[in-house]
Amino acid sequence: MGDAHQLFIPDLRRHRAGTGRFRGLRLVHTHLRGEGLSRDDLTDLALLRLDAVVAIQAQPSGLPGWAEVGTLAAESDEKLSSAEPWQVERVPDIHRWDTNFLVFIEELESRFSRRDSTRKIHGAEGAIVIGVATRDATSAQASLDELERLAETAGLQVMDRFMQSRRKPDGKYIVGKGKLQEILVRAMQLGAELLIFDSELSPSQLRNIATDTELKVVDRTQLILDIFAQRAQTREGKLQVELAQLRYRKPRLALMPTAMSRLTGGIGGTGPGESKLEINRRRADERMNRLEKQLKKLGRDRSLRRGRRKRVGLPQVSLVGYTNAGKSTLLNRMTRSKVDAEDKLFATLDPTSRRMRFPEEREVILTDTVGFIRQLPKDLLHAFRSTLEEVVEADLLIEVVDGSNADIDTHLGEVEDTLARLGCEATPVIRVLNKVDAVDPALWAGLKDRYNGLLVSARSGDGLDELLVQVERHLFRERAEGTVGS
Ligand SMILES: Nc1nc2c(ncn2[C@@H]2O[C@H](COP(=O)(O)OP(=O)(O)OP(=O)(O)O)[C@@H](O)[C@H]2O)c(=O)[nH]1
Ligand SMILES: [Mg+2]
Repeated sequence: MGDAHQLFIPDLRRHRAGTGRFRGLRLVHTHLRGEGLSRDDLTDLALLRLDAVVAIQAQPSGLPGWAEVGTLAAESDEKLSSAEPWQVERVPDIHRWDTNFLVFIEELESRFSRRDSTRKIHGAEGAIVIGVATRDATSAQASLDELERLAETAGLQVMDRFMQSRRKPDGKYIVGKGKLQEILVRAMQLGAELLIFDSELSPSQLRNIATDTELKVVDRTQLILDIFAQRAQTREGKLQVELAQLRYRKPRLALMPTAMSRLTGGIGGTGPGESKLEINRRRADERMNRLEKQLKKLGRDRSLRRGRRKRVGLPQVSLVGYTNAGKSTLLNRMTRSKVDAEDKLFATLDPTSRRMRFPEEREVILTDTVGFIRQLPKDLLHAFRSTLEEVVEADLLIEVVDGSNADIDTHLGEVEDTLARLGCEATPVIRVLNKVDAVDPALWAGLKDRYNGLLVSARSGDGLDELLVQVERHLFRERAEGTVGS
């Protein structure tokens, strides 16, 4: 129902037309001032997934004149991102419009779904990644690259990416409304089911976007939490992830009456406690309490074990660094073991310790642990506190940096921040710049000077002898000096 100025469109969400991409509804209305389809009309077309939006001219006589018919455009391969995601046809006289609309719309729908089967890798959920650049466009792009890799790590297929520059994120949708609509049409064209945002969405932003697009919506934090859920191996790891997920989702549960199942479902694969996440807030509190208690107990066991190891007198060395820097590969090299090292983000979640032997019968315990990442969710850091205590209590840290990565400064900053948040600024650190085999030797000297670290390659073994010498010097010389006076 409407008047000359506006039109009220009721909630159409229940009006879902089967498996088709469109809703099975056409919006037909008159325009009284002789204007054609407006931007608002076309926005409704996209956001409401209408079959068509039609504006009919009302002639002064009261009789209908021309009509404009807007429908969504199935993209053609030649022009991948056409400027406008819709097409508008002007019909001079509505009475003489002879298109069979049913045939037309069925053909259009099948063109939309044909895209699906050719584009999508079977089984993988299709996703679009979205970033907002408020200041530094380069680092926003790097962060979005990383989000893409995270999505792939989670087993998703990234079908497109969008970056919007704006002074500050939109309060309602993070990106502007026009951009959101463009993204939605693209999602429909590609058959993507999931939108992944590179920043944390507030509970209300999450709700707004999910309600208006009717797509699954995930932000960086949830994506990381879901990856952790997929990869957690040990009981402690699983409990920690479940706790972090509950903490993150609790404020969002209240806002999700209808869209709940979609929003709490996570991304495809079920992680620990996935079914339990559907519970209500009160039960969430109870569950969180219980998890905290269990984790506390496991933490106590862990610290007992650590105490025992301490009494044995072996120095502890921890590998820390950004995810994918090569920590596990380095541990394998240095201790001749075979822990999982993969070209994936967050290949390692649970700490692994190995003995490392030096000449002269000296030994240390070397521990590999979870990697850091920009915007590491604070709930996750909190939940992983007890495993990260391994790091905090080490006698020496080896900070592993991927020397071949262009984004090295961000990585370093993030690692320093995280170490500070864990309260281990006082622990001595040896910095190694790893993967030098992948760096042009002409740049080695500059790299070394600029970042003040040891050049190594965990892959080829280059530089590791020097690293061992330094570790030994740090651990045993200090010890030797400490005993001089006693
Ligand atoms: N070229 C090159 N690649 C390396 C080197 N060290 C590790 N890599 C590769 O980098 C990728 C990540 O290595 P990992 O050892 O799993 O890295 P990580 O720091 O343990 O990563 P997470 O556990 O995911 O935080 C793997 O594909 C390794 O093969 C190196 O010295 N040179
Ligand atoms: Mg690892």
